[in-house]
Amino acid sequence: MSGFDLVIRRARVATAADVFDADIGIAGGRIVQLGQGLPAGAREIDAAGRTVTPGGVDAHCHLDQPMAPPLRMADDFESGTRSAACGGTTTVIPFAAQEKGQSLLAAVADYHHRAEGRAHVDYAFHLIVSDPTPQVLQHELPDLINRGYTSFKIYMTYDDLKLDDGQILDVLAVAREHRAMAMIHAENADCIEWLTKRLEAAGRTAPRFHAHARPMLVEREATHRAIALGELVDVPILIVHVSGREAVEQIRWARAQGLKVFAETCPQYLFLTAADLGLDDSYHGARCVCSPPPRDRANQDVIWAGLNDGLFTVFSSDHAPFRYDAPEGKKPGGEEVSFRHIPNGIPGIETRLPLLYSEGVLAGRMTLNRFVELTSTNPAKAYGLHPRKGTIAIGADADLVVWDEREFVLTNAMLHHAVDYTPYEGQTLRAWPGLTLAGGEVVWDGRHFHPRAGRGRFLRCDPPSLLPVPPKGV
Ligand code: DUC
Ligand code: ZN
Ligand code: ZN
Repeated sequence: MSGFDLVIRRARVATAADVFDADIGIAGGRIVQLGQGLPAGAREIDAAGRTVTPGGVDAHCHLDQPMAPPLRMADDFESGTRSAACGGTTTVIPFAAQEKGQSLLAAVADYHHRAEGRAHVDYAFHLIVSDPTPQVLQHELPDLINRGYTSFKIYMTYDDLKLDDGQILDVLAVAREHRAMAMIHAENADCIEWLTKRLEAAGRTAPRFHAHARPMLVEREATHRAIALGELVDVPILIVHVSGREAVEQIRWARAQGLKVFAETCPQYLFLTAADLGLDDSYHGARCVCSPPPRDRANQDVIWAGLNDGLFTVFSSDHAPFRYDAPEGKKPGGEEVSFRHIPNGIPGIETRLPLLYSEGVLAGRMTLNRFVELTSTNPAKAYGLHPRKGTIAIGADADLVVWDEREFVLTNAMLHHAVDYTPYEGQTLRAWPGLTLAGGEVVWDGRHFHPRAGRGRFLRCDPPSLLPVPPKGV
């Protein structure tokens, strides 16, 4: 006996660096051998020359995050990770969010409770720091970082989450001292509030005005300020969900100064525009209300360029699941409300990889290696999960996607989230995962989901390998 639990034969293996033909030998949930003509395994799957990539790492998604009533996220750890797996994602990193007045430790304990025994794929947690009290800064945050929660998000907008500049500096100082990755949501809260009030006074409250209240300069200013705050503290930062040219220009400028500024973008900035929020005052556009808002075609091109030239490190979904036709979702309390009250966010945990594989790799806009790097390898490195996650290598977890390349029209009925729409309804795709393996187990076979809630384990993250290593003896 070879000792393999499973051999994937004749794979066209793609990593961030290489594409090569190999059989993949799997035992105990890990990749234990790569080579040609491997001995037989207890089970065999013939990939027949199809492309095999590492399972996706979705490093920015929101699952079962506590919300102020009546709002509630549609996806919890069960449905969210089911949807992730069926779209080829085998690791998710959602957010344990601190409410103002709450201890960060309590927020983490509550979030573990929500996840425990429910996940179909592995998961880690980012933290959201919304109340950086001395207790949080001196004790809770350092303690959590040391226990494997090595990244956290800082908001510059949203009343219930935002920090002022002094608070951001305090939190960044903790990131520097304890080697955590600081993710920043960069939009200027006061500008948004000022614009929102003026729009409301003029009766402009339809969903499409959400984009008018958050023009690119609001993102540009906050991005620049975040960069300056990171520079002052001398710590790398990662700007999340970058939407277009003006923020991109700030990040390019920062890099030219030699500053360590990483950036993330998301499918909505490649495949949606502000027109998807509505061309008239109908409410349908509430489906695509997210922040920052999608921009226009010229900005989509800027995002494509940044994905290809290294400006972006990570491509995430920012899955924020709210049902459209629901009082706990996009119609709070059952009403068609002013854009100010529409919950921000769109679903996308399942469509992230197929959209980029189809429109990037198969449409000739992106190399296969870069696709793997952006969707799996880099997020694993950025958040301390590499090389266990994010690559196809001996010793890595056997988290794999075998791609089916065929054209079809996407409908929400094909998806496995608990949301009643997809923003990408009717889009022609050229590929979908024909098989997803998580820890060597089939979770999705191209037609059927294979549930085993509790299969997914909690992952403690190492210090991110993209962060500088302190000199020896310090
Ligand atoms: N924007 C966020 O900042 N988070 C969730 C979803 C969104 O649109
Ligand atoms: Zn955000
Ligand atoms: Zn988000």
